[in-house]
This record gives sequence, C-alpha cells and structure tokens, in this order.
Amino acid sequence: MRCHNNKPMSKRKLSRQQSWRIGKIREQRARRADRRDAMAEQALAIGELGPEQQGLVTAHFGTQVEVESDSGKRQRCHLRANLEGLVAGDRVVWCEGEPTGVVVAQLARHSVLSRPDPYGKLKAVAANINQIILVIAPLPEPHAQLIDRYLVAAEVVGIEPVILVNKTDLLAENRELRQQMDDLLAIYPQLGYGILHTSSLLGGLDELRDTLRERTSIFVGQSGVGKSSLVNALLPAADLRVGELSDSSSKGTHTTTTAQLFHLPSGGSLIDSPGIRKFGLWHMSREQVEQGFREFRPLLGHCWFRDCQHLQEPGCAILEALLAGAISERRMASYRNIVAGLEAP
Ligand SMILES: Nc1nc2c(ncn2[C@@H]2O[C@H](COP(=O)(O)OP(=O)(O)OP(=O)(O)O)[C@@H](O)[C@H]2O)c(=O)[nH]1
Ligand SMILES: [Mg+2]
Ligand SMILES: [Zn+2]
Repeated sequence: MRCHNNKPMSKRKLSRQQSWRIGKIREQRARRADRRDAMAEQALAIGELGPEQQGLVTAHFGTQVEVESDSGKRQRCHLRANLEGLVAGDRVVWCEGEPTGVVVAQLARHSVLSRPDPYGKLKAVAANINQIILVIAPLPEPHAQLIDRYLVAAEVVGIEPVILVNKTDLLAENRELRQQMDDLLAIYPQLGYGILHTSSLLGGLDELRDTLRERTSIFVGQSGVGKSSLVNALLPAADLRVGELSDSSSKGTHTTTTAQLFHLPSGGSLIDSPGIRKFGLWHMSREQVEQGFREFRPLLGHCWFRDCQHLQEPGCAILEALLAGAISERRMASYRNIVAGLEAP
C-alpha cells in the first residue's frame, strides 16, 4: 500500500522544516526505545524477575506485549532490545516481573502472515497460524479483488484459507444481496476453497467451531464485516469492542486496533485482527503471484515464452484457458490487477 499521493513516503519532497520535524520525532523515538531497553535490562540485572520460561504472545500494545505462560497466566511485558517485531502467536522466552515482565528472546516461527503498513513497510500481523479465515459480509460490500489478494497471500505463505460469509441474516431478508453474494462466490468451491456461513446475531456457529478446533486461526478482512462480533459470539468473555458501520458510506469504522489471540472453549486458538482497506501485494514477485492462483499452476511452464507474463503474449497457456472458459474472467482480472501493482522486477 502507498501513501495518499501514491508515492512512497521517502520519495515525497519534504520542506526543510518538515525534515527537521521528522528528524526530531525519530530522535525522540530512539530515546524512548533506549529508555525502554534500559528498563528491561535493569530489571533483568537486579534480579527482580522470575526464572526464564517459554510463553505465547497474545497481543502487542504499543511498546509492550501481553505474554501467556504455559500454565495460562497472562502478563504485560517489556521487550529486550531488538525484539520489536513480535506479534500475536509468537513463541518467546520471558520472565515474570512485578508489575511487568520482560521478554528476552523470540523463538523460531513456523509461519507468519504479513501486510504492508501505511508507509509501505512490510509488517507481520500474526505468527504460527495454520488457518486464515477471510471474513466477508453483504455489508460492507465485498470485493472480489480483496478476496483474491488474500487467497494469493495465503497460498504464498502456505497457510490454508477459508472464506467465511458473515451476516447471513441480511441475506435471508434481501434477495438481491443474496444473488450478488452467490455470483461473487460461485468460483471458489470449484477451486477447492471452503466456504462457511455464519451470523453472529443468530448464532448457529457449530460449523465454524469445528473448523477452528485444533488449529491456530486468524480472522482477516475488511473493517465492519463482524470479525470481533464473531469472537464475542464464540467466547463471550473476550468482550471485544464492536463498531457500527458508518451511516454515510456503510463501511466499517476500524474499531479493532491490535491483533489479539484467544483460546476457544470449543478448542483451537483464534486471532482477531484489525480490518483493512486495501491489501497491497507489491512486495511479491510475479512468479509468486502466478503460483498464488491455484488454477494457473498446472498450466505454468506450458506457455511459448519461458518468462510469459500471461498478459497478451502469443502461445500463452493461461490466456488459452481463459478463452476456453477454464479460467474465470474475474480471477484473470484480479491477476492482472495484482501484477500491475508489483514493484519493478
Ligand atoms: N446484521 C448483522 N450485523 C452484524 C453481524 N455481525 C456483526 N454485525 C455488526 O457489524 C458491525 C461491525 O462489527 P465488528 O465486529 O466491529 O466488525 P469487525 O470486522 O471486527 O470490524 P473492525 O474491528 O473495524 O475490523 C457491528 O455493528 C455489528 O453489530 C451479523 O451477523 N449480522
Ligand atoms: Mg474488530
Ligand atoms: Zn502465459
């Protein structure tokens, strides 16, 4: 994702005064980070802390994280230097403290889901997940592009995605919305993607509970589709804040601001994450993007040109499949759109 003027922040022309102000802010931030590290080191040195133990990061709040011990106790922790990128789902070594513990090391991840922040920097969202639940709803209006971008991201990191249609109560009362949703989703079961239907208002979440059992999953998707409402329905004790859609645009109001991990009574762990507006994939290579489209895979390597981009080249196996109706126009449009947004190869 880019800044509003479509240029990376660093390439924007800054006045001298702006540069000075940005330099000042960076300095202050560095000083704060130093102070934070010093506090963590001091606590370690004085021996105010309990013995080292392994734990699970359940949330990241500003400069601290919440860590859960293997016995289920949760505590806010400072971070030792160079541990800034910790996210929900990370396994760490930490020490209990009074009132705050300290994280001393990060353990290896077996998976990580990342997305670009507003400044175009790639940021981890959650670690060690093995299922991505892409939540959509009739309102706010779903977008095929966003669905395909999430599916590509999931394919590339090798985490199984599932599409979840929430707010089915709205579909029951509106035939037009139901038709639009059916049209939008028709292609995905053919590609082998699972689709679940829920309403956090009406309940009936057993199929979702089954899907979440024995896994670590993350809810992702646009703001306002009902991710936090679903967590509350599955685990009332979570008591997450839920936000109305905006009256004027029927869009979500970005209520959840940090990813948080919960253990469900029915089994499995679930991470609620903040809704997004766009999902930039510019950081990927074109080869990764083409691999991210499941239906392309058997055809890759069968084009005339070895470096075929499947855009207009003669003898392109993907474009032939498109003409023959074996690849959907809409999926192809998503592919073109993602490729057009990639950074120069
Ligand atoms: N009709 C209906 N409304 C729902 C349902 N689930 C959630 N909502 C409403 O949708 C709005 C947004 O819900 P949230 O749970 O805050 O959505 P979110 O996806 O967590 O949004 P962010 O935290 O901003 O990403 C709220 O007004 C909810 O009451 C549902 O199943 N049916
Ligand atoms: Mg939320
Ligand atoms: Zn081709």
